[in-house]
Amino acid sequence: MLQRTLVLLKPDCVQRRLIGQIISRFENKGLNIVAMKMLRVTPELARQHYAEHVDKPFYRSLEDFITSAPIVAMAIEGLDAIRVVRDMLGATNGLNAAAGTIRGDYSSSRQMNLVHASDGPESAVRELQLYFSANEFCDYDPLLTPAMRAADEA
Ligand code: 3AN
Repeated sequence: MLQRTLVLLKPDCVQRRLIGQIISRFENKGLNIVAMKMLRVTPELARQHYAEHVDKPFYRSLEDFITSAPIVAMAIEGLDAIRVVRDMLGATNGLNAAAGTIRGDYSSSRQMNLVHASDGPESAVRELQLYFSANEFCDYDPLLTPAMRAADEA
């Protein structure tokens, strides 16, 4: 099923100048970027994004981190994109993430794990609305699709 998911390149990704390398992994996989911008997460946006964690003891540290430098937000589209992108990220803690995943290859931390991606269809809808308005999505026909999968795989 064709899906859209929210991907955030977090402050550590921006500070470590890994934006290009991480975006390339999604492009190389055949996923389509359909919206993208750089922004600074405000404390209010952090509380909305991490609503499930707001009351947890680690929340202050999480908010300080996610607001510490700009992030890059993207809407990424593709077949089963929500699961496919989560699989590409690997486990939350970089120390546990499998080699070959983004976190497994680039992160040794639970907090500084470089990338966020929506964990299911409901959170994808909620999170995409948090970061993008409807007119920021750029629909286009990806010309390479016929070179990347058979027509009956759609
Ligand atoms: P994921 O980004 O893989 O969906 P979440 O949503 O469980 O992971 O966690 C988001 C962030 O919250 C983590 N990157 C980390 O900074 C923080 N976090 C989650 N669980 C813990 C924990 N048990 N202790 C400290 N920080 C945590």
